[in-house]
Amino acid sequence: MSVAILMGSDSDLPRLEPCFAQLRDLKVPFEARVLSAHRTPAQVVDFVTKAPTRGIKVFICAAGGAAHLAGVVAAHTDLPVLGIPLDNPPLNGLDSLLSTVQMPGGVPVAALGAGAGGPVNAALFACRVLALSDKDLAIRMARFRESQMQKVLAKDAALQDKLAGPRAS
Ligand code: RP5
Repeated sequence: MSVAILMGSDSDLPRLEPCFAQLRDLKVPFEARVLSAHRTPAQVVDFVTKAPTRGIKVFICAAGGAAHLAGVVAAHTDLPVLGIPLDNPPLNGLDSLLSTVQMPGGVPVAALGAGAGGPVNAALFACRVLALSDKDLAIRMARFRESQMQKVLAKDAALQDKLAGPRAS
């Protein structure tokens, strides 16, 4: 079982590194490709239609501007499709957010947030889908959530110490 990550351009790659890192951290295999709904439409369809034979269970599609990649992928598969709207200038992601989220009824795309949280949350959402049928992954995800909580609690404890100031001995 694995995840396919598609990006519309190699200029998108730096913003997807946190997505790759999150999947690696949870030991989830993935493929990543530069494929564009506009510039390589035939190759997108070929990739999407053959992906299930390689064990792909979820697609993550990232694009900026007129972000049609996730929608085109969703039009050619019954697998879950997660769309990451990238915050490119000059409209800083409002264009890609609306392109991703405003799909016509019958062709579902789950839209993530524009900005730094989107790529990480796409990875975590894909893991949650896979964890429905992978108990070991579900355990790793529960550990991830616990560790995230402990990190925040440690930061809160540090803040409380700082606010309390130096203690009299
Ligand atoms: C989109 O157009 C890509 O996802 C990218 O975010 C944007 C610009 O692509 P480049 O002109 O940098 O290749 O399809």
